Amino acid sequence: MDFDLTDEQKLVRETARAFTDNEIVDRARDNARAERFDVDLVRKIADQGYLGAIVPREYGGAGLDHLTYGLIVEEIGRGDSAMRTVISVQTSLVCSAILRWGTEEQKAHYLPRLCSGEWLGCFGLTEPDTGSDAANQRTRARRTDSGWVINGAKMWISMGNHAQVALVFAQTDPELKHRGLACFLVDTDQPGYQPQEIHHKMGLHASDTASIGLDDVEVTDDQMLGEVGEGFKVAMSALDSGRFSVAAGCVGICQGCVEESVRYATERRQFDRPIASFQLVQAMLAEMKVKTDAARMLVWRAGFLKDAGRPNTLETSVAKLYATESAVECANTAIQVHGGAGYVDDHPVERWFRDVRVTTLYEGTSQIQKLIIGCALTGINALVPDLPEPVRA
Ligand code: COS
Repeated sequence: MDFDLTDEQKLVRETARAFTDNEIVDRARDNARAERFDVDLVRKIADQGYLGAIVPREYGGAGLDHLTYGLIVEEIGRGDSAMRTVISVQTSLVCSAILRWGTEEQKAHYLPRLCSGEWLGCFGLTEPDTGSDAANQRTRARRTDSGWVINGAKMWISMGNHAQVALVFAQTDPELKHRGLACFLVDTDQPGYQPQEIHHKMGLHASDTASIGLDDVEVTDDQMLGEVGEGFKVAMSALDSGRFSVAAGCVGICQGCVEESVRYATERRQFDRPIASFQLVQAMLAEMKVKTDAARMLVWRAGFLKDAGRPNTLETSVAKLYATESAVECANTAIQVHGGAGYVDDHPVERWFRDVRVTTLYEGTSQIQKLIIGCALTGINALVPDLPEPVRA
C-alpha cells in the first residue's frame, strides 16, 4: 500500500492551498457577513479549472482523477464551505451526471460551459416534502405531443438562483415508484422556472440556496438526461460523487480546525504559559488530529476506488458519514480551544461551526449513510416495508 501522493498530486494540492490562502480565506468572512454569493470568486475558481476537475479534457475539464479532485476540494473546504459547495454541486452533482448519463450532444453542449464557469448548474432532487425518501418525488412530468411538461417544487437547492441549467428530477408515472423517475436538463430562463432565495440559514451565508417553483415548464425529449425510469439512478450515481466531495471538504474543515487551534493555543497565554502546554488542551488537539487523519484516509480510499472503476457506494458513505460527523466535532472542539474568542467571527472556527452543521444533513443525512452501510453489511434494506422471504423465515 502506497500512501504517497504523486508529484502531480502534490503540485495540485500545493497550488490549491496557495489559491485558497491568497484568494478565498480573506473574503470568506466578509462574504458570510454580507450574505454575498461571490460570483467574482466563483469565476476565479473556474479559471483554476476547479469546476470541472474530473471532467475529461475533451469536454473542457481538467481531466484529473478523483483522488486529486478530493485534494482540491479539501483545500477549498478549509477556506470556505460556501465556495466548496459550488465546486461540489457543479462538478459532482451536475457535471458527473451529465458525463455519465448524457448523450454526446448533451455532453458537448453543457460540459464545456459548466467547466469554464460560463454557466452554473444546480441539482433539483429535494422537495418540500421529499428529502431522504428521494424516490418519492411529487414533481410530475406529463407527456405531451412535443415533449414533457413539468410541475412541482424543489427545496434547498444550492445555486438555484444563479444557475443557467438545472437538473430536475420528476415522476412520470407514480405507479412505477423509483422506476418512473426521469431527470431533465432545464434551462433556468425557461418560462415556469421560478427560483426564490432562502434566507436566515444557520450557516453557508455566502452560498446561494433556493426554493424553486416549477410551473408548466415545457421541455423537449432531448432535454432528458438518461431514459425515462433512469432518473433515480442518475440521482444516486451523482450523489456517489457528491458525497465524496462533501466528505473531502469536511476533511478541509477538520484540518483547518487543527491548524487554527494549534496556532491559537501556542499564542494564547493563561496562568503565565501558553494554553498549548496544558494537557487538557493537548488532548483536544490530539482528538482533532486523529479524526482529521482518519477522515482523510477514508476519503482517499473512496477516491482510489472511484479511480479504479470499482464499486464504492459503501466506502463513499463510510467516508461521508465519518468525515462530516468528525468535522462537526472538530469545529465544536476548536471553539472550545479558542474559548470566548471562538464565539465571534474574528476566527474562522465560528464560521466553520455554523457552516459544517449542514454537511450531516445534505447529500444524505448521517442516518441515511448508516442505512446504506447497514444494508451493505446485512443485505437487508431497512427501508423496504416487507422483509425479503429468506430473512423473514
Ligand atoms: N448508484 C446507482 N444506482 C443505485 C445506487 C447508486 N449509488 N443506489 C441505489 N441504486 C439503485 C438500486 O440498484 C435500485 O435499482 P433497481 O431499480 O434496478 O432495483 C434502485 O436504485 C433503488 O435502490 P434502493 O432500493 O436501494 O432505494 P431505496 O429507496 O431503498 O433507498 C436511499 C435509497 C435511501 C439510499 C436513497 O433514497 C437516498 O440516498 N436518499 C437520500 C437522498 C439524498 O441524499 N438527498 C439529498 C439530496 S442532494 S442535497
